[in-house]
Amino acid sequence: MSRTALASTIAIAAVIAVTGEAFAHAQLKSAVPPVGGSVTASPSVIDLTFSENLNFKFSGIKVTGPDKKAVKMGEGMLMDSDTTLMVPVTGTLADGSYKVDWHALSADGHKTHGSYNFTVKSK
Ligand SMILES: [Cu+2]
Repeated sequence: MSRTALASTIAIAAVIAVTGEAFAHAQLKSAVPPVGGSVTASPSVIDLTFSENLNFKFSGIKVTGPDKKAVKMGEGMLMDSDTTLMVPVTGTLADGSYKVDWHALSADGHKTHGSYNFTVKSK
């Protein structure tokens, strides 16, 4: 192996080592209502799908409405081999922008958190 080839092999291995660690945590892959998207009716549930299995006890969401008040949510549950967190929406969401703050503990013991917005626009 030439010196250049060896150097690039080491560089690639280093990148894999760094990103491999990051990918091992539970990252939000998709959501319903969609991240940054809008829905035409009040959703009955909020579904967050992660890249890893979650520990239910230490994972959850908080939803804040356009009035800056916390939205009342029901008891959540894990689905799809524990990668999807489904939380029922107790009431009807009025039109406006909602913020979802999520936190997750993946099965490997790593914590992650994040937030995103979606909009309810029925008219
Ligand atoms: Cu991890």
